[in-house]
Amino acid sequence: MSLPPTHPLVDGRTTHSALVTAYSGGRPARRPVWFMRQAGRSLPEYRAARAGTAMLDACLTPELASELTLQPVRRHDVDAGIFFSDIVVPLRLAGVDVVIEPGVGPVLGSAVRTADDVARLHDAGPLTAEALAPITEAVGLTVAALGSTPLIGFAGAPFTLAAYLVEGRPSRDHLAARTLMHADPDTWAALMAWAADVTGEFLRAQVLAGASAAQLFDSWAGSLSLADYETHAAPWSARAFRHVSDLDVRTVHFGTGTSELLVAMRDVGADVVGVDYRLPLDEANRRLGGRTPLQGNIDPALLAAPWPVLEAHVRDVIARGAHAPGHVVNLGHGVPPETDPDVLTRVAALVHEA
Ligand code: 1CP
Repeated sequence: MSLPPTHPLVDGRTTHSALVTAYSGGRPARRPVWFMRQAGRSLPEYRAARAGTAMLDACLTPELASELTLQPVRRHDVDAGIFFSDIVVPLRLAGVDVVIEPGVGPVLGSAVRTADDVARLHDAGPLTAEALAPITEAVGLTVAALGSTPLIGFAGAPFTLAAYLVEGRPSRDHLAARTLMHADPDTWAALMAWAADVTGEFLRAQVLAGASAAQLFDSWAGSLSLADYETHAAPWSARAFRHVSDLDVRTVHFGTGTSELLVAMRDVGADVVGVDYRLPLDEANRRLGGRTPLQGNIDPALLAAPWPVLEAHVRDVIARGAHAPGHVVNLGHGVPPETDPDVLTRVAALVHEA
């Protein structure tokens, strides 16, 4: 299947945008930048718009999700919007009892641990177009408002979703998930296959509705050894990416603590690798054989440092990123909620003029 004729990558609105050019390994005239978690609590307009609405309800209200996506684009002059949603939204759409507790994160009504638990997930079947309608509608509204600025669609990788499903809530070391993959590999495989398809359908719906790039977040993959990643996570991340592999759209793969996993994460089907703040981009480029565009990797901690310190760091990230065949400047992880939004605006301007 190909993208519809009205898609921004097809009708030309975003085809030669700075973001898509850099993701394709080119050097656009304007160096592109956006910030992971650029929507959210650091913005007063976000806090005002979200007041009184639960997080997942906001994600499933198309006008609100669209507005929250657009806010940081208007404010910071960044080169992309990232769809306002969450990695657990497809779980909710599939009928899983999950809420996002303020200050905590995703919390499930009951953890998924046994073969019976996983079988019940499979009973719900694939996501229907009807279930995905709030996503399709929100993306459509957003893309119409963004014009020539690309929208990035995203989803959670199966391992990171499983880290929540098996534990039932956020955890530090994702022990329950890492135990299950070894203690009961068949149940693990069935769970990961389900998660890959649900998250892949969620990603595909965003791309078909107008997203110009697709990012898979495997935020917690860094808790795995390379061997466990390759055996127990990578095959299902590849399966998630296959849901968009027939569509001509660039794919990005990001995780934290993944310095040892970068090549494996590229090889599951990503065009671009997102690098966290722990590894300099020139070294990431070397590990990836100099043939993969990179995204990253300003240390979020430095957003709160004095401007000269932050400026020197941003310039260093830009210089090291120049080694890669394409570079989209970003943070090495999400915007901390206490961040002064004016600092983000200033970083975006610096990236554009440097
Ligand atoms: O602007 C944007 O980036 C868009 C919005 C976005 C994205 C890309 C949200 C909204 N969530 C995500 C992805 C996401 N969600 C990830 C991957 C990216 C990352 O590592 O940061 C993960 C791990 C989650 C799970 C999640 N959802 C957490 C982390 C919990 C943990 O284990 O530590 C949290 C706190 C949430 C809630 C959430 N998601 C998004 C927002 C704005 C919020 C805060 C909710 C609120 O303000 O009430």
